[in-house]
Amino acid sequence: MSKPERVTGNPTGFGNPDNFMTYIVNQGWNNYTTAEHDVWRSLFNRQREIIKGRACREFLEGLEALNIDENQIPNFEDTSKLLKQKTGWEVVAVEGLIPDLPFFKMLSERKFPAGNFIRTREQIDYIEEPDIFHDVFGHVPLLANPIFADYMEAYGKGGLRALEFGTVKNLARLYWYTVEFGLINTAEGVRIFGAGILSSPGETIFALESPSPNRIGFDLKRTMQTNYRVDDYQQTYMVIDSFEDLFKQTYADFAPIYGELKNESVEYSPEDLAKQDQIFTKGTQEYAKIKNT
Ligand code: HBI
Ligand code: FE
Repeated sequence: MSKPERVTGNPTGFGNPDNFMTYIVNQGWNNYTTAEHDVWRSLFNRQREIIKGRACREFLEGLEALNIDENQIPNFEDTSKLLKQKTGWEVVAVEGLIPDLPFFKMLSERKFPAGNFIRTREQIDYIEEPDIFHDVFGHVPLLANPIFADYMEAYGKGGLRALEFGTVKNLARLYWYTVEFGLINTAEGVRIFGAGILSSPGETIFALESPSPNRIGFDLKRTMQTNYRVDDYQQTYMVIDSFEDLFKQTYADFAPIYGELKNESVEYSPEDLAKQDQIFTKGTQEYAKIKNT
């Protein structure tokens, strides 16, 4: 049997950058095949075990509270109903990566764009584009947390201003090192909150337990000065104190910081340590060194 075409029902034409709504498509939930639901179940069950004792409490609470189904691909309508009651966020379907402007606009209106497709069994350990497992399992649980929910909206609004300032590169680093690959210091020890880590079994273990990467205290300006790698495990992870502190550090107007970044023009490589860094782990970088030889 061939895979049915996804019904996207997009009346206004895909991808008009002036109207972010045109990037939103129907999830097409009825079109998922048994094989696709099976991939979801495999990913979910494997990851649920690995994140025990590694994901932060707020993430685990969100996963529970949103009733995210282990057996089949979640229907965004059901997830959004619960999420809206908690924090006013909803999950909307997109076909993949979308441009920065509509992405930021959606976040600023508490709409989280999630890919409506799932990786194949061959791609189970690695996929480049954010699929439904990365987006829903990785990102959505924390949107049920009121403080993180505010942070994500503020990030979207900050993104719209960054487009005007020409500083999207700096702001994208903030997203990368927090929303995607962030760690958090808790009374029980360092835990994970980044979606890029929590949707990857290999990186969930690497990020907390490998001696290879640096782990340093989160600092807004330092983060905005730090390049990142998209093709492999991170060489440095930033550790926040709490979601309250992250929100406080990022709620301010970034205009003065953008000015400083421009004047100083300091850039760090992904593996660099700086004098002022609060070091949790000074990484050996052995993993990256072996990979690069
Ligand atoms: N689109 N669907 C989707 N998901 C993302 O995470 C995403 C995007 N477009 C742009 C983008 N992320 C980033 O480049 C911004 O954070 C800067
Ligand atoms: Fe992501």
